[in-house]
Amino acid sequence: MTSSTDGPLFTPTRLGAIEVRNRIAMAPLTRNRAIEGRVPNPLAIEYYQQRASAGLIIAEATQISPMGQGYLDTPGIYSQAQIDAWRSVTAAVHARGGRIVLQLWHVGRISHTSLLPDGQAPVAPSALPAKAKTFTAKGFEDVSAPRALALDEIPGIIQDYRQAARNAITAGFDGVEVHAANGYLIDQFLRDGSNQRTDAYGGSIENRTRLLDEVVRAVAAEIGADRTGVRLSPVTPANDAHDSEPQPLFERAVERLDAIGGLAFIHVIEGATGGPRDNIAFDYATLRAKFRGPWIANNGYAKDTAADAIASGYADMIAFGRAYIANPDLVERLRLGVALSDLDPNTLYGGGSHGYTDYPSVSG
Ligand code: 8OZ
Repeated sequence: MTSSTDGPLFTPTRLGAIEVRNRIAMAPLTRNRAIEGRVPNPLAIEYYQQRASAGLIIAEATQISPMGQGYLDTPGIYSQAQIDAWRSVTAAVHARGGRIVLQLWHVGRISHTSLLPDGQAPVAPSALPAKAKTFTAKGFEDVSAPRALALDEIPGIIQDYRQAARNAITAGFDGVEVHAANGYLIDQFLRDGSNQRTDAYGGSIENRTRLLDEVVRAVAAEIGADRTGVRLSPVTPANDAHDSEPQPLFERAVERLDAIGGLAFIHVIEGATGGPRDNIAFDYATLRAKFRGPWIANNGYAKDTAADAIASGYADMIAFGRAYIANPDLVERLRLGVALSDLDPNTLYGGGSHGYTDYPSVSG
């Protein structure tokens, strides 16, 4: 064995109840290939199976309800047809010894009336339109103006997360990741740039972190804290996300997640999602120290920086997003030190097998 086959990235560990065989996670990636009924494309079986050597696959953001959708042809986990299709995906990954969790998604205000039932307006903490675009049947369009959720609608949203988590387990997933990042619904509640509520879900940091806490508690009560993870992105500008004081906000968010007890993991996007890591100064070490469970770090890591982050004890896994698109055998390539392939930007969103399941593995 040469030294390149060893190293901290290639050791097993455990995320709550989920045993993983290495420290490399596939980050959730939106690919817009769902078919009629917002059902995962049958090609997703091969796509995820090709990537099953990841220690953990975090499957693409998936709507918890029809109102949670914000882009064309993204999948859901609220209908029987969706559950059945996802079951084929999880079985294929498990047949290769992989582990896979589903990212639970409600987009909130990042949507368009053409994508929502009966052409409804998107829902959000406050009736503040985002300066953001989405992808509809007509191409890239400005998101639609949202309406503010009434206080008595919030229990129904929490129930949708709970049911979606149950559905994910029924579909064979090893757990779920609650998507609280990138300017979508939960993140909109967290930040004062999008939350101007005057009730128990707005105003103070305590109130703005309430929906996150209640959703994650509900999901953990339904499927077990040890199968429940959460994704955060403290300083991303994605989808018009902004807050006047991200450091205390996200420290309190993580403290509250820690207090739930025994969560499988927290997964943090450092810097701008898919962009610079240093767009806004942020103390990730202090954030990490507030959580006593497994930590997944993401954004712009390379083999050496990933290995350092594991070896230092800062992170338990490193998630790779863009690298996983064109490198289905990313684990083997990192292990062997093989050069990584570049992705084709024209086949990221929508389409069929080209740019999806036809990127080759070097290891056969
Ligand atoms: C790219 C395109 C559409 C959605 C995210 C779910 O940023 C997404 C997403 C990414 O979290």
